[in-house]
Amino acid sequence: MAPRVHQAQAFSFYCIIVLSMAISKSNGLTLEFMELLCGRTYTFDTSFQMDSGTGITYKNQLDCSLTVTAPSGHFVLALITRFELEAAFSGTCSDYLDFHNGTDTSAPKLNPTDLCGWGTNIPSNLTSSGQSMTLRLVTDSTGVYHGFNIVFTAVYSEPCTGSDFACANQLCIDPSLRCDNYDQCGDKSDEDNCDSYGGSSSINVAMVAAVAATGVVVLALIVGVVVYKVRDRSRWKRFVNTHIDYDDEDGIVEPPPSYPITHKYYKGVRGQPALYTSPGHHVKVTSDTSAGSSTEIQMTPGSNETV
Ligand SMILES: *[C@@H]1O[C@H](CO)[C@@H](O)[C@H](O)[C@H]1NC(C)=O
Ligand SMILES: *[C@@H]1O[C@H](CO)[C@@H](O)[C@H](O)[C@H]1NC(C)=O
Ligand SMILES: [Ca+2]
Repeated sequence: MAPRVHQAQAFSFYCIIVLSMAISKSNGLTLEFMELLCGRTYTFDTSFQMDSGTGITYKNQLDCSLTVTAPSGHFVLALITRFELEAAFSGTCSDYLDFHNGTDTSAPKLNPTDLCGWGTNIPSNLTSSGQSMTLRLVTDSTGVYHGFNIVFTAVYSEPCTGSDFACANQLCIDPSLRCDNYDQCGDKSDEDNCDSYGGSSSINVAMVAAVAATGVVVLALIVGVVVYKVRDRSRWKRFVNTHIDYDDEDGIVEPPPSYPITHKYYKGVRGQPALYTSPGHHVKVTSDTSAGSSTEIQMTPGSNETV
């Protein structure tokens, strides 16, 4: 009995964990801030997003470099989702961002001219040739704007291996990036055919089925435990209420039967059992410690007679 109840509890607990994991998974992409990562190499596995800074605007007088490195066999796709730096003045940027094709700022630039201002002169994406790309953000002493947000993704070209997702544009990305509400392919194909809960349609059907099956199993366990308990109790009641004819017509007083009992028949505090007794009967409990832990109950008609 007790093990079954514990199993049901453990199972429910497990279900809650799985559910909360499924929910937290849709909580979005890791967000970093370039201002806080200056001079660093940031390695990542699948994808992350980065804002220029933690404030509403970026800071003045920055010269901040950051190398972003994908796992080997991948290259870095940087998708610019928001961009606003101080506009160029007579053809020269005063605040600007550059992307370099390698592990430091000495690598050739991926953008032919410094990026500043906003609008159509800003490319939607930049791609490194190798595992790493290095960003450099330079700002002067006046004029701060909202800055940028960039989604970085580790990608490689088809054919895709394992369960990696094949984008419509022949790039491969980690399957966890599908339907996470962020475009990581660059053509939004990883966000196609997703439901409003942020799951791909097929994954969500499987999840609903799993949750439903889990519910049925938990319910069946609970019903099973309750039925078992009720049946047990009624069996015990029937047993103690049955009239026992010790002195039947043959005149021979037969010894009262002995019945095995366990602690589950006790009502009341453990160690101080209060037994259910049928009216007119005394109950004597004997513990046979020499033969292990077996406990016996013997019932006698109302008298002082003991066995
Ligand atoms: C980046 O560097 C690689 C060599 O490491 C080169 O083949 C590739 O053309 C470069 N890409 C750009 C856009 O400069
Ligand atoms: C990157 O931008 C270019 C030019 O807008 C576009 O042709 C290309 O499809 C884009 N690539 C990705 C992976 O988004
Ligand atoms: Ca995505």
